[in-house]
Amino acid sequence: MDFELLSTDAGSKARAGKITTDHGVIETPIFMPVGTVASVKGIHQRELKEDINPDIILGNTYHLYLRPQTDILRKAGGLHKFMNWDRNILTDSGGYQVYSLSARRKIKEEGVKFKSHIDGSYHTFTPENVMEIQRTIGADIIMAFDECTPYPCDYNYAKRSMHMTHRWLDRCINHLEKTPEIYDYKQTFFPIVQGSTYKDLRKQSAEYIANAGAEGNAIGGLSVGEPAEEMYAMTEVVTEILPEDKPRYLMGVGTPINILENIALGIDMFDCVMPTRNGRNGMLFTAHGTINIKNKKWEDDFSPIDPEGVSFVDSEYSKAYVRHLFSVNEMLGRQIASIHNLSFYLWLVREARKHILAGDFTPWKDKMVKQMDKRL
Ligand code: PRF
Repeated sequence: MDFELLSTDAGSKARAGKITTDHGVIETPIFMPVGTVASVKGIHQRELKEDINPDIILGNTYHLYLRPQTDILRKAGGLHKFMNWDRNILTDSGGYQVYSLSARRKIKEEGVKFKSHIDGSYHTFTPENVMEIQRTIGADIIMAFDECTPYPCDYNYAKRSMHMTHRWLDRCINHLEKTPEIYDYKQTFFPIVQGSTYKDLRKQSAEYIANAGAEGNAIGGLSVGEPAEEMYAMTEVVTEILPEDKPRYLMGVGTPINILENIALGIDMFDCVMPTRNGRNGMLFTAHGTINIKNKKWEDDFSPIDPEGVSFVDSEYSKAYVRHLFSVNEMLGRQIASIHNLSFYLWLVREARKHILAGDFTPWKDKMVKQMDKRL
């Protein structure tokens, strides 16, 4: 993998860059649509490739390991071939999904024993087998196995957990050194900073992760319920330490405002289920605030869903029509909302990139944050 830093904003730490892998170029900052179970929910490949057009999407080790399972992915020749996606893929390690299971898992030094949300069967993830599984899935960027601590988290727990995540990182790296790629392209490994909401722990973790010398680095354990200001404070501590010449990925973030604020703090990559999940619930993100399309006030509003939107759905369908689709529970409504939201998120990070390159990111960001902080 190659990362080229093209420009750094004058008034903030925002950066524009270019990642190149064997599956092509990723222009940063980037938002990665989430395709948990080998599908970006409800979106056809043609809409994804031609309309939303992301350079990279995300898959989840936990879900793909349970279904369709690794032997099927191996037989398919990897996830790219299985889902017919020839651009970049990143897989998350399962550290977060296992954490979300809360009552159904047991964390130990060796790894995490968990109960499948599908059939209740028991499984164990260790740093070693998670690397093995990610080799078989075959994403271009694969993630370390970590523990994502909850919020709030007591200091001693956060500290012990962070050290365990660091020991797991060493085990991931050891294992990867012994097991080469199984397909004919390279995979890149990203370690993950933890440390909850404690500045000293975040600093220590960022130093440990930077020392691992990986080609890119990630920040986990944020956007788990803490106030946005605390998230930004942690991002700031960590981006001060992570190397400038490598991409930085903030995992599971977030709202359009969170994304712009974290770009300003030096983050290059984001993913979040919000555009698709909230879209399926009728929430539409726009440059002028969020719309709850199920609201009665749209009942006879025949204007386009987003007159400034860049996606074909924005001018093709009216608010009243999409509201109707939601009220009769038509899947088309959820699809339209998902396409709109993903197109909006991708538009937002592309605009951010343009403004970083043009040198006026900060005033643009401040204006957008104010504008988007509204319920329409
Ligand atoms: N770890 C991993 N994946 C994640 C997170 C994490 O901490 C988060 C936290 N917001 C999202 N996805 N492995």
